[in-house]
Amino acid sequence: MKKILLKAIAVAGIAAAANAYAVTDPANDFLPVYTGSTNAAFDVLSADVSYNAATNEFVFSTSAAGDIAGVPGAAYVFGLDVGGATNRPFSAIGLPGVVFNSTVILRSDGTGSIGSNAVAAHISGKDITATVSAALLPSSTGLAFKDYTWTVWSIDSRVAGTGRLADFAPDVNIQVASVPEPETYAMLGAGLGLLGLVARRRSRTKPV
Ligand SMILES: [Ca+2]
Ligand SMILES: [Ca+2]
Repeated sequence: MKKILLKAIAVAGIAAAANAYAVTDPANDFLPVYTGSTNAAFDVLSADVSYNAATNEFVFSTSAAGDIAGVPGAAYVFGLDVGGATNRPFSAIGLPGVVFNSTVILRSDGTGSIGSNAVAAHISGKDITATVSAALLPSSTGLAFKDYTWTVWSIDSRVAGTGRLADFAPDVNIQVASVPEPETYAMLGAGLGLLGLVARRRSRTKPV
């Protein structure tokens, strides 16, 4: 019985891990305006932005179709709407839902930036992530960090103008994910409760 429960909890854990990325994006969907490299590192397959209230940090993640490290020109721009006036510069290329007033840029050389602040990008195979203090992304309107919205797009930074825009994920802003999510706590609580029940039953049925 305990074994089955442990298995169920493990499966639930795996399911939660599989949902680590809020966004999945099609393969081979470079924008028609894109004139940069077609290396698979420019093709975004999944992306996520989460906010952890316990640590007051954001985690930015993108996964591409190919290895990222050292790919010339490859960079990933997270556009965030942190409240207040926004830019919608991509309406002309059919992406009016991309709205932002702050950006976080992660590059294939492991560097990154938020405005004039440098941040470290961690690259592992096809994944690039950065964990940054929320203090680097203040809101001018008092919008809560968890209510920020975002999209990410890959660029070939060697190309000027809209020709550098490779792939958006998603095409319309979505809200930052809060971690750990309330469901995770609920699942963990239920699992621990069941284990406790089994332990109590076992101790009752044990021969004295
Ligand atoms: Ca893609
Ligand atoms: Ca896309």
